[in-house]
Amino acid sequence: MRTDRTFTMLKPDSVEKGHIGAILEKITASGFKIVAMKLTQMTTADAKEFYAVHKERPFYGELVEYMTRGPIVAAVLEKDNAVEDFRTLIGATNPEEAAEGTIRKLYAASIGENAVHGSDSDENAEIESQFHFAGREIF
Ligand code: YYY
Ligand code: MG
Repeated sequence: MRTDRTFTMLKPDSVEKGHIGAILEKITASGFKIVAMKLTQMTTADAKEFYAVHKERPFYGELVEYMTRGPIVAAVLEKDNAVEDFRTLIGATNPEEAAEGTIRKLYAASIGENAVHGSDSDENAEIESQFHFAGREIF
């Protein structure tokens, strides 16, 4: 299991608001190398599966609606200690609790529409990368 890669999505609100460039600039300026990337849109079945761990939570339906309403940018990122360092860069799930300068503090509107995803473990980074990309699309 490699510890130098993580998976991210710039969520539909980031794409709608024209924040793709600014967020990618912040990611690469923070030392992450993009090793896979595409603009794509999740189907309802995709979002339900991707977030299945949350299926009993009260926000699950809204989360699936939000994540499927428009295109996202999916990417695999490489850096030493990628998962933990990327979680630090994006900030807390709730932007009101996110540290100054984090991506969610800068770009997220609310806990429900929080601009960006970051994997929470090396194992999930691998699973989520394979969910969105074929092996030949990851460099
Ligand atoms: O990993 P992270 O995205 O920071 O949070 P999770 O606890 O995994 O929740 C996934 C996703 O669900 C979150 O990014 C927004 C949404 N959500 C919500 O709408 N309301 C909550 N109370 C918790 C999470
Ligand atoms: Mg999570």
